[in-house]
Parts: sequence; C-alpha cells; structure tokens
Amino acid sequence: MKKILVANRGEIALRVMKTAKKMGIRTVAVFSEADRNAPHVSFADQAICLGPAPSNQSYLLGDKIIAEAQRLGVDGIHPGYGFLSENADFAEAVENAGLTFIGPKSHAIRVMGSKLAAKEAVKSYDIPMVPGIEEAITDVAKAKAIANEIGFPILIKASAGGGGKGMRVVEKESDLEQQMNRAISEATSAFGDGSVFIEKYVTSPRHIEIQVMADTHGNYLHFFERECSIQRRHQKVVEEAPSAVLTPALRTEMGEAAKRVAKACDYVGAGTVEFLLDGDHNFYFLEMNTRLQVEHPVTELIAGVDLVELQIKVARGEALPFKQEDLKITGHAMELRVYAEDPLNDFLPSVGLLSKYNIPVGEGIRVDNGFQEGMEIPIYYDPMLAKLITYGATREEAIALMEKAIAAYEVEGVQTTLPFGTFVMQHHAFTSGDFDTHFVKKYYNPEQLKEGQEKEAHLAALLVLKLYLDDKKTLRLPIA
Ligand code: MV4
Repeated sequence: MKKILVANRGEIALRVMKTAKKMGIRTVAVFSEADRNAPHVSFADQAICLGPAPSNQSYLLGDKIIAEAQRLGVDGIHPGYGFLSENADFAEAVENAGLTFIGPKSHAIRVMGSKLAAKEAVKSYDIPMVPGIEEAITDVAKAKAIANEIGFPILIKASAGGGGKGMRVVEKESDLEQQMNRAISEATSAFGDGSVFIEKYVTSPRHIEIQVMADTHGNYLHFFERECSIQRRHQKVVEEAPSAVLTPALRTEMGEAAKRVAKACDYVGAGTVEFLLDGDHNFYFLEMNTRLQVEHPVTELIAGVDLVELQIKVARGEALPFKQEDLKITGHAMELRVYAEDPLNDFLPSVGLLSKYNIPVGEGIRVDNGFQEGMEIPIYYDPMLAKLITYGATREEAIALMEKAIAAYEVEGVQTTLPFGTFVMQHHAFTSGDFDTHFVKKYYNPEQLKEGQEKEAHLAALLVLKLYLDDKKTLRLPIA
C-alpha cells in the first residue's frame, strides 16, 4: 500500500495521515469548501475538493471519493469515524473498485448495523445479553406479556438505532402501548426502519467497551477496555482506560467475549464491542462499532500500540504482530473531548472564530487536534475541536495531569467543554470511581460550574490583593 486516501476531516484525518506518513505511505486528503484552509488539507501530499460544505455534498459523496481515488492511483481508503465509516454499501463499492477499504468487510458492517441481526449473529457464541427478545415486535398485547415476564422497567429499542434514538424506558404496563408507538414512529422517521424490540432496563449501568482487532489469518486480539460512562445525551465527553472498576479476571472474561463477538461476524480490522456493566459486575453485550472510535487514543497509550498502523497492516494482509499474552496494560489514560459547546448553556454549539488557540504540551499530554488559531469553526460538522488526552502511571496522576492540561489550554472566541472537564476531574464521584452513565444527569448543573469558576476568580483576586499588600510593605524611595 503506497497511497492512502482519508475520507474524513478534522483531527481524525490528521491522526490517520500521521501514521501513514510514519509508515512511508503517501496521503490524499479530501475536503469541502468550508475546509479549504484546514490543517488536514495542508498536511496531506495531495488534496481534493469534494464540493460545498454540507456533508451530503462533500464528505458523504462515496462515488466521487472512489472516482478521485482511482484517478490519483490510491491503493486504500481509510474512512475514519462518522461519515462513510459504517456504510456497508460504501465499503463494498470501494472493494468493487479494486481498492482496499481499511476496515471490516461489508458483511460485518451490515450485521452489526442492525441490533437484531447482531443478536442473531452472536447467539451461538456464548455472549451474555440483557434479558429480552430477539425479534422485532409490533403486537402490543404480545409486548405486554413479554414485559411482564421480564419485569419492569423495560427498555424499547430500535433495531436500526443509534445515539439513543427510538429508545424508550417503560416503567409500568399502562405506559407500554404509548411508548411503543412513539418508539416505532421515531425509529421509522429516523432510520426508515420501525423495527423495535424489548430488553430489561439496566437502571444504573457503566459503559465499558472492549477494543478488538482481527486479521485475515484468523487471529483475534483484545486491547482491554475503555470506560465511557461520562456522557451527556449519548454524547461521550470523558473516556478512560483502564476502567476504575474491572478486575483482571473480569477484564479477561469481557475481552474474550468481545473476541467471540468479532468472530461471530468474521471481523477484520479494528472494532469495538460495547457492554453494559451493572452494579453486581454482570456484563451484557450491547452492540459492536465497526470503525476506529473517537476515543481510541486512551487504548493506544495504555497498550503501547498504534491502532491505525495495525489497521493498515491488517488491510495489507499482514498478520497481527502480537499474541494476546504479549499485551499488557501500563499506566492510565484519560481523554476529554474538547467541543465548541457551551457547558453553561445546555452544551449548545458555540461556533465562531478561534481568535486564540494554544494547545497544552508536555510529558504525558497528547492532543489530537484538528484546528488552529484564526480558523472559523464550521457549523456544518461535529463541533469537536480536539481530544485532550493525558497519561500517567496511575489514575490519580492522569486526572491531576488532565486538570493541569485543561488550565494550560488557551481558547478564545468560542465556549468549550474544557471547564466541564475540570468539573468532572474534581468531582468526588468521578475521582472515587463510583459513578455510572447517569453521572452528568445526577451531578452536573451549570450553577455548580459557575460557582467553581467564581471561586477560582475569587482566589485569583485574593492572591493579587496579597501580592499588592506585600509589595506595599516594601519601602520605596520616592522618585526624585
Ligand atoms: C441500555 C441501557 C439500559 N438497559 N440497554 C444507550 C445507547 C444504546 N447504544 C444503548 N444504550 C443503553 N442501553 C438496557 N437494556 C442503557 C443505555 C444507555 C446508555 C448506555 C451506554 C452509555 C450511556 C447510556 C446512557 C443512557 C442509556
């Protein structure tokens, strides 16, 4: 593989191209008219404008991307995350065009894109699943019978779902019919597929996901877990590896289960198997994400691997260069997603001009960044500016370093989730490790953040006053 096209933008396009460059592979960037001056464009050896800013006129134009790749003599296409990364038809079209899709086969993408198909596929692989049904349901009377058997609360989920869309918690039988109809209509309008199913609702789970990797020689590896319980409205904000609560035995058990999920769909490349972990440390398979994930860097730091390099090697047909026994966890990594969103104003997007932008640097600090000072943040895409990642010997060290790195991160012109990161790092529930997916809902309100910021401002004012008073004590001769 001599030349790779990265069908993405922002920090992930840069991150993929950096590894390609390191491997001596030439890079092609694609961009929209809004991204003409973006760093991923200048970093690449070649760059192609796909069209106007909206994604459906640029980054989602699979056929155009493939045609450009062929014209430029590209060997492989890396889709990054989002956009075309989990589009089975695109993966297939790339392969049919005689190019390599740096990711799994379209079969695996298709199976895991449907929650019901995924359940069906892993059925005979001894994977723990939440009590529930394995088929779509439309009959309310049948749904009531099943719900009573499982026991309330139950959760109605859309088979094609994602991001919590089409998901409805039902506390009691009398609410079921209405919630089911809502879930079906939401799923129909969002995904064009109204199939829903029922699961027991796990009330206070933690979100634990396992990084897996498979090659074309039948080797499967897991690279331990990431914990992503700190999220708001299904948007992850803080991720870490390892989880504060997994024992080595549970880690191995979940890792082996994740590898079996990958086997169940003939997986190739990097993937992530999501689990819920309940208060009694029971784990349940949720779904598999068939792409490189946003939060992959925390795994890279604790496992000492470059996941993009491994993706490319696997795509070239090479065998994975390790055995499971070779892999071990060293240290602890923490990631904060730096979004251009206002944590004081319901996390509304805060787009505009980055009038000042300086990222922190130093030992144990990694910033996967897609922006630079003077750039306008486009309204058309995900407003993530960067990922701030810290790495230390222990969880405490990674947290302390994160607080320092947040303080050193200079952003002016837009509001960001940086202060929210400080809130999380200083919260007892987080530092003690005793938290679940309801952390934000349970503990966060903007007033608390404001209070913290005011306290900080007050302390700063006191310090200035003290310095001034100390200074006044120093005798000074009047200027003649
Ligand atoms: C659940 C659940 C509780 N019980 N399933 C949310 C997104 C979708 N991929 C799966 N999700 C959940 N499924 C059962 N049976 C709770 C969630 C959930 C959640 C999961 C992971 C991280 C954050 C979450 C926030 C709300 C709900």
